[in-house]
Amino acid sequence: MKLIIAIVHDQDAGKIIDEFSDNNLKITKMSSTGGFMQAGNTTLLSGVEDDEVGRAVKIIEDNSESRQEIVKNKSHKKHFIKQKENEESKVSVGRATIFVTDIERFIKF
Ligand code: 2BA
Repeated sequence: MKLIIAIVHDQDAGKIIDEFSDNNLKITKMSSTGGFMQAGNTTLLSGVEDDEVGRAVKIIEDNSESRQEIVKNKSHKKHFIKQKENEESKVSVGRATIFVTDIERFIKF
């Protein structure tokens, strides 16, 4: 059994959750915050059988979009250090960041 942890855009989460449910896959939605943008995103957790990982990842792939977000330069954002404080820049946020890990034990009471 595997645990899929997927960080996605808030706007994509609903479609992904609906598709998981339609495909009989279980999923949990958590509100999260990206460390770089310090803006809200969604973290999805799904425990799936090994042979379901491909189908689950495909659902996320098919229902997520890359987006350009505006970020204000702050001095702690080293990437933008050459720009003035509070100057706005565009950052391309990917469709999804996905981790697939082994589950040592799965317990449900
Ligand atoms: P954030 O950390 O808010 O990052 C948003 C986007 O900002 C990133 O998109 C990337 O394009 C850019 N970015 C992040 N760190 C940067 C840096 N040091 N210099 C320049 N640009 C930077 P994604 O890479 O698609 O990541 C989207 C979100 O996925 C991230 O939001 C974070 O919440 C999560 N994430 C990505 N990689 C991760 C990882 N290795 N571990 C944990 N969470 C991760």
